Amino acid sequence: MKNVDSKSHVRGESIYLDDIPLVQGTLFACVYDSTVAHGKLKSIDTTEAEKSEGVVKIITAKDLIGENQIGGILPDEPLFADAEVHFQGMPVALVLAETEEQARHAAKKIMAEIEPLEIVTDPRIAFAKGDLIVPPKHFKLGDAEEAFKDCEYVFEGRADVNGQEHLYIETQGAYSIPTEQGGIKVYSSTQGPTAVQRCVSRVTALPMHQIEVDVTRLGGAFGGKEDQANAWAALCAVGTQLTKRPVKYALHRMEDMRMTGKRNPYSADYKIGLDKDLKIVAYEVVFYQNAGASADLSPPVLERTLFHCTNAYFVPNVTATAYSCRTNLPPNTAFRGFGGPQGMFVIESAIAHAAEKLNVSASEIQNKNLINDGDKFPYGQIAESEAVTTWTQANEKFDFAQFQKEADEFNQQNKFVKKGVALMPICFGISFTKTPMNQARALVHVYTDGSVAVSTGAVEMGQGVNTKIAQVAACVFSLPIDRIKVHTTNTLRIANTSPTAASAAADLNGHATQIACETILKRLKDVAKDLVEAQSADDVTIENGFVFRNGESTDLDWVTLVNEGHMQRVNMSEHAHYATAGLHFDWGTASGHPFAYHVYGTAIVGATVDCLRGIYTIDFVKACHDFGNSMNTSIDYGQIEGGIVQGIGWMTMEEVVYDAQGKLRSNALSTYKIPDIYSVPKTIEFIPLETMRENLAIFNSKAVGEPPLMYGIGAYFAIRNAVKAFNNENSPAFDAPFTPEKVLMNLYAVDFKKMKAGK
Ligand code: LUZ
Ligand code: MOS
Repeated sequence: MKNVDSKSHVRGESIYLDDIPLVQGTLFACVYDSTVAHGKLKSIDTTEAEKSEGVVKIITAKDLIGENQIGGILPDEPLFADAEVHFQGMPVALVLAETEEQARHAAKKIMAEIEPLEIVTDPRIAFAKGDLIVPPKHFKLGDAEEAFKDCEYVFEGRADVNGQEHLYIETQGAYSIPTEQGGIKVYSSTQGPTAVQRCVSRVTALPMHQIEVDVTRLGGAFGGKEDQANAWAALCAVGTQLTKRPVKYALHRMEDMRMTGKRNPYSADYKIGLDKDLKIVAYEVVFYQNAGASADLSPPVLERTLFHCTNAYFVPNVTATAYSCRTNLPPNTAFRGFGGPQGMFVIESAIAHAAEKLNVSASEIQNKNLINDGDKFPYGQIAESEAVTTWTQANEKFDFAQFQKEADEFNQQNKFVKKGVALMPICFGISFTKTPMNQARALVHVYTDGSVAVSTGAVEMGQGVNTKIAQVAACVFSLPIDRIKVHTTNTLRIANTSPTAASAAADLNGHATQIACETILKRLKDVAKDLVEAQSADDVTIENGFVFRNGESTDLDWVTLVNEGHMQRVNMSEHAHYATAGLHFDWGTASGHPFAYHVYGTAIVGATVDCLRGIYTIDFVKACHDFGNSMNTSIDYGQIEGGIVQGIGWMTMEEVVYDAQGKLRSNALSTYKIPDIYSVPKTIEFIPLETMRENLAIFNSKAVGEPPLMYGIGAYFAIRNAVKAFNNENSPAFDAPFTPEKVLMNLYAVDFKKMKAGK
């Protein structure tokens, strides 16, 4: 089944925030943001800006009626800088003007006097100063310290992994409109309409029921709008509150890149211990997370790093520690994988380190340590594992040994072009790690013409959730898909939503939709029972718009049935609630059962490095992926392809650069390189895992959004293997992304050293 949005997307008819028809009297907003990363805010001078043409109002912290606070997890993030500025890009003032150009022009005339304070951008330095966002988090399984004593091999090292710009095609933005009796309606490009509602309520001091948030769809988000859409909505709403006029703000790309946080960079120290059979016996890891200037979502991101610190492996003795370190960068935030990929990169680095020293293939160590059914994760959950089955099926179909052999032969014949191959198993836990967030609601109406309207808490952002929700309703009612319409995500129709995140939106909201539809269907079957003279409602089925009695067709159709239901005053609307069963987690003991299930997979990644220039191509990604029972293969395959490319971008070319002053240097697409058609893998091929296992997912179809990103980690190690094939004396540091510059330096690192030594 096609994505329900495909036609309107192709015709340019789909509505995004910037396409909403303007209401008369709309004002346009522009932020004046700090040009200093850390300092005391002495004064703000807005006199020139106020005289600028078209300016209606300039707002700063002192004008707020509500609280100057937007921190969702911790109250450490002012909407407007007041006493201090904490990062370059922090909003200081908001200009409202009659046109967008006037607002932007006036913002340039604002001046702020800032007394500089020390700027910290490195998480290890922040840690040394004791500047942590939250107390450290720990996972402990077995006794690693004791186990290291008996290990045949022990290796220690460091791994660094950089951040990533979300680069959603649609930038952040919001549009707020005054409603009667002092209320505000906010259109927002957000993954979390309720988060926006709560945030607007806080800064305006209006109760939540006075605030309506509506979301049609987003042009991408990737986690960047789970929390960080709030600020723009809050700014617009404050503008509306203070002027009684509609206020719109759609960020320009450079504003967005400068002012918003990104994937959290990490620095980590690892220690891995193996026995003589290459079984990993002990693993110790310390993560230093670069949180940026405030908590944002960094604490739960940090937790997910711990949850995935052993990836798809079983390690009996694990000690993992994680520090969330405060720096003077824009607050970092959720990004596809939510800290999990960073944790996985570190254990993959540790395995590659061990393999290099022991002169074996990393795949040998990976293979011997895959987690099995009944093994315990470091957080106490018992695995129902597909790690071995995906590994085996990937290798049966694609034959890793053959690729390795071809690469070895190629490398023997070619001096300045080298190939590398790597395997990347993944294991990703599905559910919000904060158990209460695993709930959702759906509102379903059957109208008297037989058409069906569905609303849920899920936000469409190109991932196809609306299509999947429509499929659920179409399936339960046995109607063609064009009889179902999934409507905007709106806080008046669906309250207290969890953000569309954690790969779980189709699952949670799909389940709620299923329950609502089944409830209505049951009532209609009771109506049909009498109309077709069946003995019980259980004898009635509805298939393809017609009623069947004991499996035999009748001439009662869906529309007639619905009309009869209405005449009999049967309720044909339902609001249903779903909460994932069986989840619990206790940070006191750092154990429990946080995930409904895990998604597994194994990818084989091949790369070719040009050893004169340091540039490379990713030749192929071939994977066996665990979809469960895919509800929509074209959508799910799209998620896999996009995830792989995004993961490769993060690991190989996307380089977020802040200078020592905390200024973003990679602040545009000319200086921040993302994968284009030339840098995507030449082939991406995957097979769905064949398994009959039951899981908790909607229609047994496992979550698909985040997990495939982690296959991209394999590209890092494929390139590293190619670099080593050129120069086996060098051991490239584990420092992602592996940009062409770094590749080149590593290809010749040994020669550089000799040159320096005068040899
Ligand atoms: N967001 C969140 C997430 O709030 N909690 C999570 O566990 C999560 N996991 C993945 C992506 N977003
Ligand atoms: Mo996300 S990282 O699932 O918002």
